[in-house]
Amino acid sequence: MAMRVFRPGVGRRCGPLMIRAIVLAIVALSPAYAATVEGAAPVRIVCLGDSITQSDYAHYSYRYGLWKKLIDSGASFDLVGSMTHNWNNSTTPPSPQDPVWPTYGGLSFDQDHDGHWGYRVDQILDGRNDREPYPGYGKLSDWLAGYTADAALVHLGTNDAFQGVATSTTIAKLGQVIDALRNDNPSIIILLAKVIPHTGDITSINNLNGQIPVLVASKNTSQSPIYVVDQFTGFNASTDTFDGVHPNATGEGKMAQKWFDALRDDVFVPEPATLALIGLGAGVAVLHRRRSRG
Ligand SMILES: [Ca+2]
Repeated sequence: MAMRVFRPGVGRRCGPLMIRAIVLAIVALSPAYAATVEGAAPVRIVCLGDSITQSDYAHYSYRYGLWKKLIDSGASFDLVGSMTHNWNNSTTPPSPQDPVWPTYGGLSFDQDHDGHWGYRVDQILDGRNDREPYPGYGKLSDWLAGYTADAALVHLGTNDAFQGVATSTTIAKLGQVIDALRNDNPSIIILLAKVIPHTGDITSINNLNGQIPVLVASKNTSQSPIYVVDQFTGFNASTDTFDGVHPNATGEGKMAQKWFDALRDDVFVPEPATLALIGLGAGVAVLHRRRSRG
C-alpha cells in the first residue's frame, strides 16, 4: 500500500460529477489506502513546534503515534527536521536521553523533527541566545538549510500565550513562519494547529486559536495551501497531559489522530482510486451525453 502526495489545487478544480465519481471510487476500492504507486517519492513531513512537539525523555511525543499511523496507512513518507532527540529536562548541554521507542512493523522510529522546547514563535524565526550550544539552538532558516519539507505540521504559540505576547504579534510571527517555510519550498502544504489547551487560564489560548482561521484564510494559496487542524477541540488538559501542558499518552494519541486525519485528507490521496474514479466519472459523463443526444 502506498499513498502519494496531493497536488495542491488539483482537487479544488474538480466538478460535482468528478467529486461524485471520486467518492464512488473510494467506496468501491475501500480501504481507501489499498492503492499502490510504484516509485513515488516519499512525502517529507516536518513536525514544527515547541515542547509539545518535541516532548521529553519520558514520553514518546505525538510524533511516534503519528509515525505508526502513517506506516499502517501505507503512506510513502519521511519525517524530517534538524532535531533527533527529545528534551532531557536539563539546561546544560546534554548527552541524549530519549524514551525507548518500540520498533513497529520491523522499523525503528524516525526521530527527525523540529520541536524546540520553550520556543516562542519569534524564537523559531530568530533563534534564542540563551541556549547555545544546547540542541535546539538556532532558527528556522538555519534548520531548513538541512532539509526541505513537502508538508509541515505546525503547532506553535503556546509559549507566546504563556508569556503574555499579544495575539496579534503571535499571529504576525506565525505568518512569517509560513513565509519562511514557503521560501524553502514554494509548494509546501501547511497544516496549522489550533493549539491544545493547558490547565491554567486559557483566555490567551482561546484568543490565539480564534485568529488561526483568519490567518489561514489570509495566507492560503493554491500553490501552497494551508489548512487549520483543530488540536484544541476534544483535548482535555486535565486528563490528556502529564503536567497540565504537555501531552501524556492519551493526549499524544489524540494529537496523532488529528494530524493523521489532516494528512490523509489534505496531503495524501490514494492514487489508483483517484484514477479509477476519474475514469469512472468520465465514463458516466460520456454515457450521460449520449443519452441526452439520443
Ligand atoms: Ca527521517
